[in-house]
Amino acid sequence: MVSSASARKIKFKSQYLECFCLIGLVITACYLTIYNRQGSTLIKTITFEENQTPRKNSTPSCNLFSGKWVYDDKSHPQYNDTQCSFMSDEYACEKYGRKDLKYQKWRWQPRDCDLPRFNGTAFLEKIRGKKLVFVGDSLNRSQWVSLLCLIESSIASSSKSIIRNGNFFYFRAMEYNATIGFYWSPFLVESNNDDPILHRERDRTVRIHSIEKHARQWNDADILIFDSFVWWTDPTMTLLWGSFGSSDAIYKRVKMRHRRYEMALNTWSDWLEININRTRTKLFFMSLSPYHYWGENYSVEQHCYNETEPILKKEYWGADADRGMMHVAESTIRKLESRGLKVQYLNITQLSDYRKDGHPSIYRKHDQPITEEQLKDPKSYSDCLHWCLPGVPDIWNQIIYLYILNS
Ligand SMILES: *[C@@H]1O[C@H](CO)[C@@H](O)[C@H](O)[C@H]1NC(C)=O
Ligand SMILES: *[C@@H]1O[C@H](CO)[C@@H](O)[C@H](O)[C@H]1NC(C)=O
Ligand SMILES: *[C@@H]1O[C@H](CO)[C@@H](O)[C@H](O)[C@H]1NC(C)=O
Ligand SMILES: *[C@@H]1O[C@H](CO)[C@@H](O)[C@H](O)[C@H]1NC(C)=O
Ligand SMILES: *[C@@H]1O[C@H](CO)[C@@H](O)[C@H](O)[C@H]1NC(C)=O
Ligand SMILES: *[C@@H]1O[C@H](CO)[C@@H](O)[C@H](O)[C@H]1NC(C)=O
Ligand SMILES: *[C@@H]1O[C@H](CO)[C@@H](O)[C@H](O)[C@H]1NC(C)=O
Ligand SMILES: CC(=O)N[C@H]1CO[C@H](CO)[C@@H](O)[C@@H]1O
Repeated sequence: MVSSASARKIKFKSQYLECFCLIGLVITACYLTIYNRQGSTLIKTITFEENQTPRKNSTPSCNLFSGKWVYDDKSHPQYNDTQCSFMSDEYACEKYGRKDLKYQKWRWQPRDCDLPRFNGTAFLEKIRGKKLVFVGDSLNRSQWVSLLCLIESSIASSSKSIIRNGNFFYFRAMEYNATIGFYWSPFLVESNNDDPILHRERDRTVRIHSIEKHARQWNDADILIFDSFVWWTDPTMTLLWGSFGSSDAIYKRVKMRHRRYEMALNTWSDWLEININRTRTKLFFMSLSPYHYWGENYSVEQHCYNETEPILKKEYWGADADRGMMHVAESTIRKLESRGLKVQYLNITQLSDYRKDGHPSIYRKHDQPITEEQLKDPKSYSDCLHWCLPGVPDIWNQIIYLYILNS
């Protein structure tokens, strides 16, 4: 199976990872297998081709998503908040006055192996001539910004401008003929909040069976990274069958948030199954990004305001990280896989959930002016949903980096 000296074959199931490294005089072959704890079948085969020095601490088993945060001010942050040309004011906590900077210096340490450091040059080499697109909501957007900051030092001569075409924002790394973009569609399917700048419609309405309008904009990408969660959490939403404004359209107010999420993900997965070029396009789906307005249950507040340390309690799981929603996404992806289309599920919920210190809270540009009354109660206007950069999304990208480098 592994004949070439530098080839590595990796098999990913999802939970638990085994690595056997056979080190000969000139041949290094490494097999990594991740098994799902429940024994289910999210299976991914990834072939290593690049020349890699054997990883320190490579051990027989490794699950990238299970581990702990380690304070490490030698290797982190991986870039500077104030020096990243792509930084957005929503995530620039240091610029907006955050004084405790420990949040930038935590490294994610998987239990059984090390996450390789992000190397922008190696990453860009790997995506040379390709198009990578994040598709989803503003969390996705922060991950895109994080990726641009991570590669910035490797693209010295490219112009640092972002180009916008409708819902598609992108950066072109000229030296590498590569495109790294972000496509705004918070529900993946069509909705009345699809304007990337103005999306404040209170009565959220989604065309639950329609994705074509968006999907044909990113269909030709080589790497697609999806996320969609937080916009679904409204207690009720309107589902639309038919088109906006059409006279025979049917509108229904619906509670059942798991069900409507499932319907949308089915639309999404049906579309992928039929339209994605399996030889060309690699697919990823980010598990939900948790927020910190509450702790382990609704009687324990773990509000992000004034938090300066991660949660160190093992296997912590906050009340806001909705497992039901995760199960819906996981089962959609499993079904798709059984129909022959692989989507790599990146199970970043728990690792992010430890980071109650990682949100902007009051240190960001706010969309609306803060009132006197709010100022007296900082919790009332704190953002405990998005993440400061440098910070947690860098780690999500380090994980994606590992997958892409090894593909
Ligand atoms: C994702 O991670 C959580 C906790 O870390 C775990 O309970 C769940 O089973 C994982 N899901 C998958 C599909 O591996
Ligand atoms: C950030 O900036 C400081 C001071 O300008 C510099 O010492 C440090 O090396 C920079 N860090 C990174 C990751 O570029
Ligand atoms: C980053 O990757 C490039 C290209 O693979 C390599 O030449 C360089 O040495 C790497 N840098 C580090 C610090 O590992
Ligand atoms: C750049 O990449 C595109 C595909 O994304 C390809 O069609 C084009 O030929 C490439 N151009 C150069 C100069 O390599
Ligand atoms: C799918 O992508 C591969 C690799 O880029 C290409 O050779 C092939 O023609 C594509 N297939 C279709 C149906 O577009
Ligand atoms: C909520 O969490 C606290 C702290 O972990 C615990 O003492 C309490 O029993 C929990 N309450 C419920 C209803 O689970
Ligand atoms: C925030 O933390 C500071 C320093 O620990 C403390 O003085 C202040 O009272 C805290 N504010 C709130 C609202 O908890
Ligand atoms: C382009 C884009 O996604 N913009 C949005 C990013 O997220 C913030 C916060 O949710 C929105 O206000 C932006 O409009």
